[in-house]
Amino acid sequence: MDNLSILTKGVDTLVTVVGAGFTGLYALFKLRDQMKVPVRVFESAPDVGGTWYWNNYPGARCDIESVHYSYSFDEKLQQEWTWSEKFAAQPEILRYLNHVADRFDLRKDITFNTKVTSVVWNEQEKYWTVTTNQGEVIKSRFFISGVGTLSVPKKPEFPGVENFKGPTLITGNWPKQPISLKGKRVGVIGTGSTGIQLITEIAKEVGELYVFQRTPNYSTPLGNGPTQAEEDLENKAKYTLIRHNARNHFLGVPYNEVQPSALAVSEEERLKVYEDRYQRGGFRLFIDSYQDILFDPKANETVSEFIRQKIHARVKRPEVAELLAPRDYCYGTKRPPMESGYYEVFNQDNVHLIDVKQTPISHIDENGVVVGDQLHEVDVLILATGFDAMTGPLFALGIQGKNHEKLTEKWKEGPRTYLGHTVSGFPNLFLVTGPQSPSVLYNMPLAIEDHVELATGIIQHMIDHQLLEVDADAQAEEEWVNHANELAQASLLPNTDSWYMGANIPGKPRRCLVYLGGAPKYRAICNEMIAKGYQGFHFKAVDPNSTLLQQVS
Ligand code: NA7
Repeated sequence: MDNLSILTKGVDTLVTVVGAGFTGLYALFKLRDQMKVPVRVFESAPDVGGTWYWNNYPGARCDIESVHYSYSFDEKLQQEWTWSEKFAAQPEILRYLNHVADRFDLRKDITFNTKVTSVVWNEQEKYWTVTTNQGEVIKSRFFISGVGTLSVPKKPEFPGVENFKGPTLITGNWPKQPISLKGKRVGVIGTGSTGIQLITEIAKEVGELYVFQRTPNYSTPLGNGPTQAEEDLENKAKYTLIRHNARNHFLGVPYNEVQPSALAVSEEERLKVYEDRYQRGGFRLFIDSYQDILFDPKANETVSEFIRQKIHARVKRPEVAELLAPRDYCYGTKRPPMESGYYEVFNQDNVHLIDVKQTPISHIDENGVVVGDQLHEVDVLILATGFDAMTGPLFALGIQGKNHEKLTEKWKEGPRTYLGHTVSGFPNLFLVTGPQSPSVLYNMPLAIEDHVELATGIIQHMIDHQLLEVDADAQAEEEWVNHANELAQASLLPNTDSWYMGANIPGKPRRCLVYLGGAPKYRAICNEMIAKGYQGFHFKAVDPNSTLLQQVS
């Protein structure tokens, strides 16, 4: 009997993957077509796309250049696909993912409209029992989570929201049927990346727009535009180099102009750099200006003030500009949103900015949003209030590891992982872009490719060596948690309430959810771990006396 048959003996499939977004599609291709192993993929939506399926609100768009925010695993794929804009909008990204699904004939092996409801480890037989809401129960040797990081919308926390008589729309679960906002009175709660994109788009057609802002954001220009044919050809000619440079950059983009310290140069020089990055757009100001802006409050203040002044220059009414300009936290400690004309929206007479920090939203009634004792009447209410990031989607899977320990229980004080990819006591389980990995601070498709390859590399190693179980060492996990937390503590992130810190969800432990060492350092650590024979992992071989081996020998 061959090695694969040993690992698949007594189970329905070797690997179960949940999600058919960037992760699920690549994992399926890798496992089915390259490794030739049995795999099942479950997806709750009726089609592929994951995050890009659900977030089809007006204005949804990627804010990393699409030439970078795309798969790199297949040279032909990256050569044949041409993005129409520098930063693709959601419909085009969804078309791209559909193209990938068709091109590699992936759809036929994905079970759609099916939610995984529990994932329970069988210690005796060393497999996961995966149960779905369609009543399917399968035994799977391995489980790969591709549920995404921002896929469980935050629950509405406004009393009376159910009494509102008009439609209440949630950006992270936007209706699939077209919905017209033309001429209507629309209320938007939330001014993060999503709210900023949405507000800018719908301000073009709504009658009156009421923006309920709790915390202003440091939003800077996206710098979008149509793809230039010449640049596209140039990029495609050197795609290998572009990917190499992207992989060796903290954020996964091939920028290379970052300088060490904002405080080591004259004000004139600093402002020149900020202006240049601001005009060129995207994440350049954040990640390609000065290295110390995320670590040194004084350095950070120079860029924070630069952005505040930009806001004041663009918004005509000074009191509105002042409300839109953040003062009480550092730039970059909340995820910096990108904008394309957001601030100018507030120069429109039909757009009203309502500060709900001083006076919070007290409740929602059938006619609209009540702030203090003032009712703002609206026809449509839009909640752009964010996500239960990173841990929320994993908790929704109902994962139980060794000794029936629930993941929710193990992580009740915050996530504990080894490399942001595995969890001690939860064998044969791989979290793609899990908490304490670079994930959302890295270019997602590349982060996903790295993690799928890490997981499938371990699985291949186990097939080759007839190993049935892999579990992260508790001490290795402890060290990783400490390392990730130390890096976070050395940054300015912990001082700000953000979803990076879990601070956007009432009651969620305040822990940094991302690895702040950067993708290159992270990859070097993973490579060293592999070179040292999967250091930090315990493997269990097939027991020579087990019935399993007797059955297969
Ligand atoms: P975010 O960035 O978490 O933004 C959510 C927004 O909703 C933010 O402005 C919040 O204000 C606001 N919010 C949330 N709850 C409330 C209540 N109760 N009252 C008033 N305002 C509230 O989510 P996004 O969807 O915009 O972006 C998530 C990520 O998706 C983004 O970072 C990109 O990576 C893609 P707060 O700041 O908490 O005061």
